[in-house]
Amino acid sequence: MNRRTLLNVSAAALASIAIPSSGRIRILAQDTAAFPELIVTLTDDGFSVPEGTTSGRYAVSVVNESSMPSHSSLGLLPKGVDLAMVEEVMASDSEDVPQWILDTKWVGLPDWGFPGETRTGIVDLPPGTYLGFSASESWFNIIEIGGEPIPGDTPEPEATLSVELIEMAFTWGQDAVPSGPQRLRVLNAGTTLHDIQFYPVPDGTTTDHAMEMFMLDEGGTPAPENPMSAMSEDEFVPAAATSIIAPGVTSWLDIDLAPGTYLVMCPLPFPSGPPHAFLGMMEVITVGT
Ligand SMILES: [Cu+2]
Repeated sequence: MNRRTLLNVSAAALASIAIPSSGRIRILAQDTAAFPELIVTLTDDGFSVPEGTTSGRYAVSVVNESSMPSHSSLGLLPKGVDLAMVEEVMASDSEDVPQWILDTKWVGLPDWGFPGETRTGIVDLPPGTYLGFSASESWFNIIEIGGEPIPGDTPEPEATLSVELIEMAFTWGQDAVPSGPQRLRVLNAGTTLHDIQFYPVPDGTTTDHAMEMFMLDEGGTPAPENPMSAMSEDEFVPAAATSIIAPGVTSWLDIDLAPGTYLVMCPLPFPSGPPHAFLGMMEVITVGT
């Protein structure tokens, strides 16, 4: 594994790998009754929602019917951004991030389901024009959602855990993350785009070990005492993750982590720079029984 793994966020090489058992996420039934259910289907062409879907706070199931692990985001485009502007950016090789991407209200969908898997959570979908795109594939698509703004007095889902994303750290609402089914409330309390990803890593791993792996030259060899040196690139896959979350947005992610050691990080580079993980948005946690 090398630095490229992080920069590509592990995407391309994952088509045919074994799925780590800790990566299995069940559909959780807890406390979803209060919110309408919405199936978001992911195919090799993009996201789709049922015709006529209107705005609301939804118990979403992101069903991966594509041939690849999901690594994709959905966000409400700022007014005035049209398909031509999106196409221009998507066709460009430029690494400059246009302001409208930073201004898009990314909703923080549950992410990283494998083909055939479903990931669940609760997300707000205000009315407007949405962009879906894959960080690892070439597709993007537009979804229109009608309806009225989400009322401010819409009840909050019950959550068993919480975390806030800021520049450049995770602020946890509790001392520890237990194993098993949990609902994690994730608020982007920062000023730029973030996400949160939980990677199972060998016991004994530290953030220094992770940095050593990420900074290796292509083909470089990590120190043998680095626990992550025993991992293959294919094993470096989140067991739970949100997609991009915009500042001020909350989403609720259903997680079901096995006991063990996890590298928690945000790999996003926005507004433009190194991955946030390199700037401090990376830590190791122990998930207990
Ligand atoms: Cu971040």
